[in-house]
Amino acid sequence: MAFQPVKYYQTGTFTVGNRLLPAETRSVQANMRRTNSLNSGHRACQGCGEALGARYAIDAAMEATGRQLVAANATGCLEVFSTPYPETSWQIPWIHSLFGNTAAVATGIAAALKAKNRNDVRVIAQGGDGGTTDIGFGCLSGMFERNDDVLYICYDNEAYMNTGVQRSSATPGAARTTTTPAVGEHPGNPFGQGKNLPQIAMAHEIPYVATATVADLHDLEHKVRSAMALRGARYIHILVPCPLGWGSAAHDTIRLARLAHESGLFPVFEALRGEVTQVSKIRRRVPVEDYLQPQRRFAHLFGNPPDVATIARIQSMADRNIRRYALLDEAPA
Ligand SMILES: Cc1ncc(C[n+]2csc(CCOP(=O)(O)OP(=O)(O)O)c2C)c(N)n1
Ligand code: SF4
Repeated sequence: MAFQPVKYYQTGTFTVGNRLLPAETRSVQANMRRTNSLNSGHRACQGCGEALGARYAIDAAMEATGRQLVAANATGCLEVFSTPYPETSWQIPWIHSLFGNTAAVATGIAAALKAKNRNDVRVIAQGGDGGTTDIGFGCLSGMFERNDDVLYICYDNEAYMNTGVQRSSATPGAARTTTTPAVGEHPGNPFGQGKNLPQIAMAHEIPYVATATVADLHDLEHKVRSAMALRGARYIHILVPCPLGWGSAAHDTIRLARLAHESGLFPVFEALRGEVTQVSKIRRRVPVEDYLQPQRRFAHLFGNPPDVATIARIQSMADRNIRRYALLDEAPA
């Protein structure tokens, strides 16, 4: 009988995957002594990808820095649901900046620490896609250009969720938001260039840029650890599905993050000084419909008849990503 090696992929989960791994390679979340940096009691919606992503990322950063970490947080869901004054769910020194200046605030903290010779304390800035790609973009580009010693994490839920699901420059084409309603000849968000922040960060040739999703916990933790092992400006862009804004089921958050990667719509990679050094290959390629259909923000594409032209346009964007990042094994590098 032919021998067929068994591939075991599910090493990111809390349960069986972690137990099959040697103790030193288990996830930070599997460790009972993890910091729980974003503690229970916050007010995120059920199934919020942003809450999940932030806890994974900051717990991993806490472990990597021996718990010597300060975070600056832009206005947005993550700040609002975690810190309704005078309460907070954060278990780390944490400061709420303005909506648009969190990169500048983090830069100031890093400069103050440097002046005090506190090389042991590390700094993170974090915010949503609106705070990052739109209003905070100038401060962030300056932080990159000066190579300030800060890790910036963008939790990308593809719209301004905190204020009621308005479009951002990270909202995908055709998505329905409150400012891009599903009416007219071309319903939903118009197709344009948008802003590809990971690529823009890479153009600054900063030491480290990576993308990740909440579907692959080990990968996300590895990227935070890699970023904290370096100095200078670093950027991680995490796709975090939002059940409220995307019109998806709370229990589909992880599945949608995985489908975003497996369809090619959200390439997962790592780049050092502007060069892509690693990509997460697609294991089981899926058509974009598998990703779009469970989300009510794309429901107008699946009427009777379905909007095949727009779906084909989205598929061609996924195909382009697959070619561009060589996401399939057989694709040319
Ligand atoms: C200068 C300024 N303009 C507008 C606002 C209102 N505001 C607060 S949070 C927010 C949207 C946040 O969106 P995003 O950064 O994508 O984060 P999310 O809530 O989606 O996580 C807006 C418009 C503000 N606080 N300050
Ligand atoms: S609106 Fe979206 S991002 Fe905000 S708390 Fe709810 S699920 Fe999370």
